[in-house]
Amino acid sequence: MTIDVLLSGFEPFAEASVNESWQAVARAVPALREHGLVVEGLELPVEFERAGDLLEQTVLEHRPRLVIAVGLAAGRRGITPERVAINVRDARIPDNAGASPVDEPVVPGGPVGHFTTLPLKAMVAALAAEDIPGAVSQTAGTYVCNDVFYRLQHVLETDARLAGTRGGFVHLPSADVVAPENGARALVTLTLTALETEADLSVTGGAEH
Ligand code: PCA
Repeated sequence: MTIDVLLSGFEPFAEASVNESWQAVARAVPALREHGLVVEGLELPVEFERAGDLLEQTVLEHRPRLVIAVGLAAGRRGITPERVAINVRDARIPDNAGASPVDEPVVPGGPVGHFTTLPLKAMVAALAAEDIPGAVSQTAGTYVCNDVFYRLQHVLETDARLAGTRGGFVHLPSADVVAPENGARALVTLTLTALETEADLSVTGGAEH
């Protein structure tokens, strides 16, 4: 492994002028470097396939200990580490290149889903300890965030060069729910918690629906 941490965020989409995920990543990277970690940040396009290709190439180039991909989920009430990526593309709105795949696989022939390898429960507990709203999310949707999440988990699971690299996806809410500086602070906390936690906490993060 050549670096400690890779964080990715996304460019704006759906006619927004900013994307809170990249704003938070751009601030979290220098803050994590102050902790003595070797950290890279990557801004991804909101495009099926191309975003996953870029993340995969960057992961293979840097072989980090930890990869956290971050995206915006505007309707959420807190910061939501994702439990599972599914092998489906189903776009409600076109991506930034105009593509709207419906019911296509992310990786043809790949498994139905991939679980995160991040310690979700410890990460949510760490947010609570800092009074930042957070919860486990049971689905990352079927748009570009899920696409990138699935590609990340797929390459981590199938490429022997990445043995030992942990990774997953975190959705941030919009800035009116968590202000950009708190989003960045949350990413620092989540990253440090993931690096420090070998075995996850056994506490519920479940939901009835
Ligand atoms: N959110 C979208 C894609 C890019 C982003 O920041 C999603 O949740 O799929």
